[in-house]
Amino acid sequence: MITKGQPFSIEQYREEGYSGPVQGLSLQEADMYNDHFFEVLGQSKYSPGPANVNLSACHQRHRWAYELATHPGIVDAMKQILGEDIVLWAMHFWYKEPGNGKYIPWHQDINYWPMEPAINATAWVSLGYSLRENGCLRVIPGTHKQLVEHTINVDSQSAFGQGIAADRIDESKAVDLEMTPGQIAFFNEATFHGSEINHSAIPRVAFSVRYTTPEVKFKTEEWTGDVSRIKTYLVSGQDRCRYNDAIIGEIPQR
Ligand SMILES: O=C(O)CCC(=O)C(=O)O
Repeated sequence: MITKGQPFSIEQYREEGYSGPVQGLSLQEADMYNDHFFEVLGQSKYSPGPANVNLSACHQRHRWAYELATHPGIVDAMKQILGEDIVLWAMHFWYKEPGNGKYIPWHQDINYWPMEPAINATAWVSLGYSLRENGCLRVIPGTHKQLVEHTINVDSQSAFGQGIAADRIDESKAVDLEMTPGQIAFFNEATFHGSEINHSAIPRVAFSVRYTTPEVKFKTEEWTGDVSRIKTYLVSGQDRCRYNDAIIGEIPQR
C-alpha cells in the first residue's frame, strides 16, 4: 500500500529494524535525480532498458550522486540512528528495468561486509515508483535481533548467489514497502530484506546509501568484493578514531 510518508521513527527502527516510508526528498528532487541516473545509463527514462554501466559508488564519481547520498532527508535520520558523528561508506543503485527477470533473495547485509563492529544504517531511496508489480523493497520486521548464516542459492533468477534459507523465512510477516518518488525506508545491517522480480512495464529506480560511525574499522583485506567501492566520508561531527584514514574518499568536483 502506498502511504503519504510518515515521519522517521527511531522507536520503530530500534524495535522492528526498519522505519518508513518517509518522504525524504521532494518530488522535484526525486525527478531531477532520476534524470541524472538515466543520463549516466545513457538512456531515455521513457524507454528504460538494461544497464551496462557500473551502478556502485556513483557518489565517488558524480557530484550530483554525492549530494544525493548526503541529502538532509537522509543525514538527519542517520544522526538520530547513529549519533552526531556519521560516516558515509557506500552507495549502490538498485535498478530493475522492465523484464529484468531477477529477484533479490532474502538476506542480511552484514553477512557481506567486513566491518568491526557491525554497525550500519541503510537508507533505501525510491527515485521513481516502487510497487509490488515492479518489485518493491520487502522487509521482515523484528528480524534484526538475530544473525542467520546465508546458504548457497543456485536459482538462476536470484540476483545473489547466497541468501537466507527458505525455512528461516516467515513470508506471512513480510512488509511490502511500496513507495512514491522521493520516499525512503531505513533499515539496519541485520534486517531481513529482499525484493521480487519486476513484472511490470515500470522501471524500479532506487538506491541504497550506507552510513556508519567512526568507531567502525573496515577490514578491507578480508573483503572479497571490489574494495574500491568502500570509501569513507565524514558527513557530520568528528572522527576521533581515524581507523579508516587509508580509505578516505574524495568528493567529486562535478
Ligand atoms: O533493492 C533491493 O531490492 C534490495 C536492496 C538491498 O539488498 C540493500 O539495499 O541492501
